[in-house]
Amino acid sequence: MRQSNKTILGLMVLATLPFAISAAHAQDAAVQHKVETVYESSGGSPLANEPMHQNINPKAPPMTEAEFAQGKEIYFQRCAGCHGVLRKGATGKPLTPNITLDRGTEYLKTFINYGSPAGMPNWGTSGELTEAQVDLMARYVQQEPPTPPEYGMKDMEATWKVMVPPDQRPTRQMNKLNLKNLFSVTLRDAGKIALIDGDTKKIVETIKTGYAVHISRMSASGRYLYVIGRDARLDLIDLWMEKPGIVAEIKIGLEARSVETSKFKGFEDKIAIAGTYWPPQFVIMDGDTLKPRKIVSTRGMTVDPQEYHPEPRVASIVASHYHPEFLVNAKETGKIYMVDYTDLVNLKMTIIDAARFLHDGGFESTGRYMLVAANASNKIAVVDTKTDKLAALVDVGKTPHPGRGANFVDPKFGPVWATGDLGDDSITLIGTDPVKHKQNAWKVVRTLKGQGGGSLFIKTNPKSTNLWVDTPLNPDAKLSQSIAVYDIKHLDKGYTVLPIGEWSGLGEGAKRVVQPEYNAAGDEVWFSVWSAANKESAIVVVDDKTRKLKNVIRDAEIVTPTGKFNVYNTQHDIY
Ligand code: DHE
Repeated sequence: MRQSNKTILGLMVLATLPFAISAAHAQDAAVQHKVETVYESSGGSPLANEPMHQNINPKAPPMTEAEFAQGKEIYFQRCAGCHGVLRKGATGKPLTPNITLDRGTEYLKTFINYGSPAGMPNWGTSGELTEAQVDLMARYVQQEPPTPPEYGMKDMEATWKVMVPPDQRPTRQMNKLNLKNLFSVTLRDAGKIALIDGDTKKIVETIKTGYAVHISRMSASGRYLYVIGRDARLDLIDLWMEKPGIVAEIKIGLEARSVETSKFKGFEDKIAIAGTYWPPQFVIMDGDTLKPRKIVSTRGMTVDPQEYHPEPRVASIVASHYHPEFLVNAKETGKIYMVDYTDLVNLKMTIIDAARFLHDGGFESTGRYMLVAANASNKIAVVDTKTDKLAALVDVGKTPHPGRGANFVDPKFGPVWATGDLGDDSITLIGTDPVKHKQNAWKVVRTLKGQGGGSLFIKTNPKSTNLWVDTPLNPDAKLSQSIAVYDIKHLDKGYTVLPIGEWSGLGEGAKRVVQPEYNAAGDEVWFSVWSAANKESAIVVVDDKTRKLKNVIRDAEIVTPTGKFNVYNTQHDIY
């Protein structure tokens, strides 16, 4: 019940977004900025219902216990994503009492009501919060921020379960599935994933996982699937079992987004890692049981200015192919931890200063260089995983959001990695070949004009000449419900728009077209058509060559599909 309330609140924010903001102002920078900030708090934080330590501040305006509880609930649903759990500031401004008490209730009410051009949403005038709630939040942010509990080894061990021990698992694949072409599809608000057979387009299994599942990742062998929920529940699914299912589970913290598994030769399937937003830390586990082994905090100094940050959330994590290492991106400090997993007692880490706030990213086509978005700095950080050094910081468009990015060969500039932006309509192509195209390496070689801002994911495939760019968070429904596709051989010719939302045949709903994902053969692209939990959603499959509609996957089980992860492509970092 608690979860469904949270889900509904989170959805209200997102579902009303495209319609709350007038399309006429779609290109307005302030509106675009608000899109970004609402995105940061799109799903709400599961911390809202955690018991927290609280001090009374005698100088703050009075609040009843019930009002405080409501303020806390609203804060963690709507505000914590930008202002931080401890209100020390992240993409949003700090809101600690030394600042808010000075401003006073009336000032804060106006601010919350009308928002600001710097990106604060107009919570009152948009109708998201009532007048009473605006008043309550103005008083709430003058109180001492409540602190959620820490979460250590004892807590993890208490939640750790191995349903099927490794020695009772099959030694070969026991089902007849074409595992390479299986898709793990996030059913965000159902707290499940669906395993969908890429050949028949039929649901093989739906599996109950954590609340608001965020991503799926594959082990190096392609056997184990790791699924992490926003509530930090991590599930390990064995795809070799007659009926693929959960073989181990653990809750690694109170809020999370990322998981990865060892890919270095000799360590395939051996080690797993998952990062948390709260507490700010990551944990290294045994790959086949999820037994927690080592917890490392990310609290520390920011890259610039060098100041202490109490909650550097762990964003994306990737596994190096060059060393037995994970690359862990700490958002608020802008640091990249290259964690050697061979000796957890004498732990070795190379800590790279990149830029703030690190979010999502992936490898270029050779798997040597990792590129990650430092979204608040409008930069892409490039790390050489062979030398464990920062290779470059590249200036790109406003608030880059690549997902894992897209790799292809630009006919003029050679191999590139591309990102779209949340904050503007540009798509940036960065040269990635320091050997044969040295003059272009880690430089912006081309900027394409896209449909608009609000882009989250970009995708191509080595077998394709199409580049797909989504715009699910654009305030204009025409853009959020369609996809732009470029011909890689003729990038200067601009894009073609495919009305994926319309092709889904769905009725009313937000129908945001999100996260293109290829099948194993690289000849089909899958798109989520994402509507609210109480509306029908679908997956639309497009033939890559003809760009024509191939299938629409509709089923009562397909509730809020967001991410789709093809086993083969995820296993081999193909994107
Ligand atoms: Fe995501 C990846 C965090 C909102 C769908 N998202 C990621 C990653 C991070 C992250 C750190 C990279 C993980 C990795 O590679 O190890 N996402 C966050 C947020 O903090 C944010 C902004 C707000 C929140 O409260 O969660 C957020 N994300 C969203 C959404 O609103 C999306 C569209 C729907 C949803 O599920 O909530 C969404 N995020 C995704 C998807 C990926 C992802 C599908 C994986 C993309 C891929 O191709 O790898």
